Amino acid sequence: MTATIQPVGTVASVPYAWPYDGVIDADHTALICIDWQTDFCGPGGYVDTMGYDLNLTRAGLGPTALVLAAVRAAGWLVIHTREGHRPDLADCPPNKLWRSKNIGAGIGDAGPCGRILVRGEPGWEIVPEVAPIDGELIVDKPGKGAFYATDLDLLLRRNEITHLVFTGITTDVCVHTTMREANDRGYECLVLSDCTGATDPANHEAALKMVTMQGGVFGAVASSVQLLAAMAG
Ligand code: C5J
Repeated sequence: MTATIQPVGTVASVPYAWPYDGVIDADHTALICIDWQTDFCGPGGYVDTMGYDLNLTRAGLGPTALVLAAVRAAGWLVIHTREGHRPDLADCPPNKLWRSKNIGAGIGDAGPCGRILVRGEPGWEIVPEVAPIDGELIVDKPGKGAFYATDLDLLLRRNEITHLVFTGITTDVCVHTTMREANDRGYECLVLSDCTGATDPANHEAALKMVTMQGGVFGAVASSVQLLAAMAG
């Protein structure tokens, strides 16, 4: 992928310099950190129990911590999400529950990090490297997309946010679903390629490529370095 020419204050992203409508505006841009939970990137969590390589889902932690520091200093709104279910699993669709048990990592089952994907359990917590700080918003979601069955859209509109930058895991599941939902709602979206990760490297690459098709069908893709360069002016 080749970056386009970068006007000052925009990100050298593909397939166009982001955002489409001018320069980065800290008052109307939020950083969305998707599901940086032990269940998805920590030892003994859901992804580990399924047998995937944690190096893949942990790869984005370092770059994301740098981006968090920069956007906090710049005064952006930061929103963290967590995937998880009520302890009685009343909000867990039966097919999701069945599939998790079928692969040997049953939602609600006891594991080294407590009950898998259950709210309040150690595995459901956001890992320390990118943990929320006071004043940042946290959205708990039962599904893959962060708009479904949550107040995320209300929080964004209440804060006059029109532009979203995404980090988190996994690229092809919760990040992609949320970015697609945001794009349909009219938010101008950017995903940071090195601040995401998937349980399959090919899926990670494919998910990023999908964003860039059709002139940026879901938005644009950049690295954290490209975002930080644009923020530095
Ligand atoms: C998954 C997620 N992969 N956070 N959840 O089940 O992407």
